[in-house]
Amino acid sequence: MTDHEDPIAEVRSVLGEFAIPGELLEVAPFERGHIHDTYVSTWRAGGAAARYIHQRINDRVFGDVPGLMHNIEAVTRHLAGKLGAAGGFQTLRLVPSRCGAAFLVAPSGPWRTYHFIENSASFDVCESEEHAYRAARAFGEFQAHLIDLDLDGLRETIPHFFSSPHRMVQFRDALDSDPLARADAAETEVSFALERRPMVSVMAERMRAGAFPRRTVHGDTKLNNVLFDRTGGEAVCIVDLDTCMPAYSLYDFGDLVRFTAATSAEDERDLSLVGTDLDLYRALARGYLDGAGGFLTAEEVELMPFAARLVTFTIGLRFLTDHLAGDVYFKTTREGHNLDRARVQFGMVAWMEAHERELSTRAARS
Ligand code: ADP
Ligand code: GN1
Ligand code: MG
Repeated sequence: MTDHEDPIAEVRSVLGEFAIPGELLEVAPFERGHIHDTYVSTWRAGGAAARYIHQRINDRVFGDVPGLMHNIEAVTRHLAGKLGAAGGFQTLRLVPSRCGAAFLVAPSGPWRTYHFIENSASFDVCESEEHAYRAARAFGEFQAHLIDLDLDGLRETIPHFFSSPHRMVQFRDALDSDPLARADAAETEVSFALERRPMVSVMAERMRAGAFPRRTVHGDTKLNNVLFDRTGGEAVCIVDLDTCMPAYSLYDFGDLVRFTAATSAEDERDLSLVGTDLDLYRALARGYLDGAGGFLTAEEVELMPFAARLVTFTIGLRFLTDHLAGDVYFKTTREGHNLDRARVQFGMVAWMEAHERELSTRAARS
């Protein structure tokens, strides 16, 4: 068996290239996410055990790996400079390669390593309003810590990543070319998407009109990108910094609602389960405002429910686009996986449209 066929042997061969002291005891896959391959390793050094997270960076998705790692270094350095005064919250810390670089390129692809945040846990499903509140406040505070990071120092590693109008263009292109002739069978979802064309430009227009500026966002505020302390339950670290780039701040709030307040899994096939939990929505709004409220403009606060709908729609559009394009972007584990994901997102959008008043009232009162 070659290293390529045995992923663990492949990871082992890469680990020695990072500046990790001690003796390697164990490596295991850490299955999560749609983009990278993640592993965890355990080492013994000086009588104590230490763990590390290793990721093979998906360079099909991130064509500019040096730019990506430049952004992560800029963000983690900035956070490290702030967090001394900010209590128990900590930043991700990269482990450099033996040559002192932030990542290395092995035959199997580009790799990076982080110190493992011990005594922490991440969750795929939200357990309570308190849980939602803590996650949202952590992402709000994360944005607040980065408010004075120079935007020009960050690179746009995936062009127009946060642009909903751009996602609509990509969708139209996939629909026009329809390489696997999947469009007819997805007619309901395609029509749903096309009918909502007018909403995609709203955030860009409000930003152009000066209602709020671009700021640094996290860009992937899934609940499992917050690590919670196993003892006290507080949020202790925000991970997955790949999409930290300039955008509209409410993208992060929208993505929080899309994932954490969802009443179903992201790829649920039983569409009767799809919706948004209003109590979790309210807890997220409260937490986000407690973390980020200090810098949001009044118009941004008003746009929070709309951002939830827009981001949910836009991610649905990306799943549908990938389904039409032949599942070339998001990892899939079954036939029609991206179409199932798109259906869930669009089901949530329809739910939010039908409950617009409750969402607005609850956000405003929080
Ligand atoms: P993906 O982009 O594939 O979602 P992440 O960077 O989010 O990859 O990592 C996957 C999971 O690994 C996270 O949800 C988190 O549970 C865990 N994780 C990531 N970094 C660390 C870390 N430094 N310490 C502990 N757990 C981590
Ligand atoms: C991807 O890192 P991961 O797998 O959680 C995607 C996000 C989407 C998300 C949808 C770089 O995130 O933009 O919101 O899937 N990341 C990238 O679940 O495209
Ligand atoms: Mg993640």
